[in-house]
Amino acid sequence: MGFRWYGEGNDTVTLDHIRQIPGVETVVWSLHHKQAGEVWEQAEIDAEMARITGLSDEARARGVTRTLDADVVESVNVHESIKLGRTVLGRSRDEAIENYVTTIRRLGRAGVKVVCYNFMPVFDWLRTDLWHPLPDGSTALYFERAVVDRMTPEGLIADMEAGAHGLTLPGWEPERLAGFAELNAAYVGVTHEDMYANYRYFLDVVVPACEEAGVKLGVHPDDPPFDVFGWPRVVSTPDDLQRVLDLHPSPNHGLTLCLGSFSANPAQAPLAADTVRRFAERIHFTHVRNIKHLGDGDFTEVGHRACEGDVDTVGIMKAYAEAGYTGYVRPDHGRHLWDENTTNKPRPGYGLYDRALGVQYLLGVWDAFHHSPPSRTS
Ligand code: DNO
Ligand code: MN
Repeated sequence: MGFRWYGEGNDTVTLDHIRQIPGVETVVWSLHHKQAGEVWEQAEIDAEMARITGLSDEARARGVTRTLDADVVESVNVHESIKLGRTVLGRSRDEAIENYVTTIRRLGRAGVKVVCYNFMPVFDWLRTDLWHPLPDGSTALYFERAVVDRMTPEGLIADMEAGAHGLTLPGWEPERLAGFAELNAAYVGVTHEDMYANYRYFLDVVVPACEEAGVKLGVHPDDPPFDVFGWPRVVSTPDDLQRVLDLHPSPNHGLTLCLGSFSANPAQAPLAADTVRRFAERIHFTHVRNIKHLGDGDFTEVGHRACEGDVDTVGIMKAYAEAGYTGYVRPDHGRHLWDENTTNKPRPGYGLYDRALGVQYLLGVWDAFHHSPPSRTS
């Protein structure tokens, strides 16, 4: 069981908080100051992993013995030149791929087991409201399809610059907005087929390096799982997942199956548990969370319990238990609860409380299906 952490001074959650959540063993981390395409330095990797896995003298003095591992990195982001198959933002794809390989080798040397990434054009996950009020006084990430459909990429950026809706996109800090016009132009005419060809080119170099380094790659599905702004998304449907896996068959090339993202298409939500069963052997890491569809393509994120929304989180955990799943799991986004918004405002979706509740729910379901009673001898 893992818990995502954005690093010291970059997250309202601390490693102590994480150690207080029963059942969490793995910190899911990244070097968040690194831009896509940049090499990660070995010393920075080692220092961050030491911080996560070590115990401070102060914690030791308090008698803390429980340690966390740093087995999973989310994410090492893929530079746009790789997705586009051409030089963009001043970097060639071959240089970006070479840097990716160097980073993977260094992570492997440091003991990292799984690297999560995504292959979405330009943006990572997309929501139209990051602090949507729910009737109980909590807030949650929210998606209104019509807002996205009528919004142009340029309009979106203008809104962000103006600070409208408090809308910020993950991975789109103000300094990166400058490159947006170039990217938007570069995607004109790029087809899904082009993206698959570029994806294969990337995997053909990176997967053999992962095999050597002992690192498993897990692609995170598109969130939401359909094209936005006319840019081609290629990791959306079950058939897409199959096609992506078939681009370069290897046990080191698999999925970070995010069932919340996958289920953001209402037609796919009922397929979640079946999709776990179908791809179980190639799932190295999974995000399990719930969303509720509101009609017209709108959805809100909700608590992790199955009956709160449209994602069968129980069926999903049962499918993992029955498949003998040995990969990593984490709750994904959570709502913002118990005055988090006003006291210690977290990163959107990454507060402490609802994710900690999610951990307990997922482990509860897992234990119910996976538990083997002590054998009796009479
Ligand atoms: C959404 C999140 C994503 C994920 C990245 C992985 O469901 O889990 O932001 O971290 O797409 O690269
Ligand atoms: Mn996810």
